[in-house]
Amino acid sequence: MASFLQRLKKGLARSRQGLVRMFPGGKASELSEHEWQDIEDALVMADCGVELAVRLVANARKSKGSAVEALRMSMRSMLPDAVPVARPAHGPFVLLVVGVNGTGKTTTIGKLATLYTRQGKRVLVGAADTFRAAAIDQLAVWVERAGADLVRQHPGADPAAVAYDTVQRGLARGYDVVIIDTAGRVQTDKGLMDELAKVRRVVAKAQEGAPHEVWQVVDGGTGQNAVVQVQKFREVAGTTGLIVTKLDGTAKGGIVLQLADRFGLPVRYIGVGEALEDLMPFDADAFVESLLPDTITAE
Ligand SMILES: Nc1nc2c(ncn2[C@@H]2O[C@H](COP(=O)(O)OP(=O)(O)OP(=O)(O)O)[C@@H](O)[C@H]2O)c(=O)[nH]1
Ligand SMILES: [Mg+2]
Repeated sequence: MASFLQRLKKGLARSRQGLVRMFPGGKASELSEHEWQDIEDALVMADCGVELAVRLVANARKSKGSAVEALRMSMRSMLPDAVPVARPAHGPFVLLVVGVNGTGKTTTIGKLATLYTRQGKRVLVGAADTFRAAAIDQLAVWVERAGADLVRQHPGADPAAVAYDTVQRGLARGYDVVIIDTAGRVQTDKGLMDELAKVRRVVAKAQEGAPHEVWQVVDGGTGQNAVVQVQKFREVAGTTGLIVTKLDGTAKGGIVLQLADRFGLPVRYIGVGEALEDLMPFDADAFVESLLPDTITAE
């Protein structure tokens, strides 16, 4: 069985390749002006964003010694330290999951529900994406596989009503965890963003202190648009954490650094594939290590 770090490196392989290439042969040596410029360009290509790429390199260049190590420390310093997930004083932990269409919300909820039930927790999931019958069925399959329970209504039902019912039932029946799936929506769609704000409001009415966390699922391959997505969802839904998926399919893993740096939001999980174990808990040290050449053993 591959170690956590091995699996992470494999999942981030495409992003890693772009950066590893910048350190040919002697990774511990001093770099020239031109080489640092190339590294800055590689960071921009990896979707760190221009402003952050410049800052990362300027920071790294202040340290003496190995360039890889200097860049690793510079990247690590942009990621917030781990903060514990919010816990309720009473009743279930209520998690609202939001994001743009197709980013991986429903599959991620399926995986999270599985992780929680495996920890012995009783999990209730609400199908507040009521637009398509297929969306409800997709969630139902995941929830059954996870050994969790589902609250669903007919397609076209009011998403806020489903969310309210789910939280109330979770509280009344003593569940440990309640997770609400929501429909994907583009952040510029005022009507759907208002609807999301309403879902959040009714969840807060159904249980004091809820939602304890609001996690936005972002597609890691989205590019710079991810920044406005997170900005707008945070404004409307009060995002408290991020899950960045599909990092296996992209060389743009630097987006994780850019989002964490810009918004100071904890990254809770990253998705590096479609299987259950491909939803990996985010570890800042391991993430940064996985993006850069290995200084200990030759590659
Ligand atoms: N390669 C890869 N695929 C992923 C990852 N996470 C999710 N997917 C795939 O992305 C696709 C969309 O996932 P969904 O969970 O349906 O996305 P969603 O956000 O619920 O979509 P809507 O409800 O339509 O907004 C599915 O085929 C998932 O298997 C990942 O980390 N890597
Ligand atoms: Mg979905």
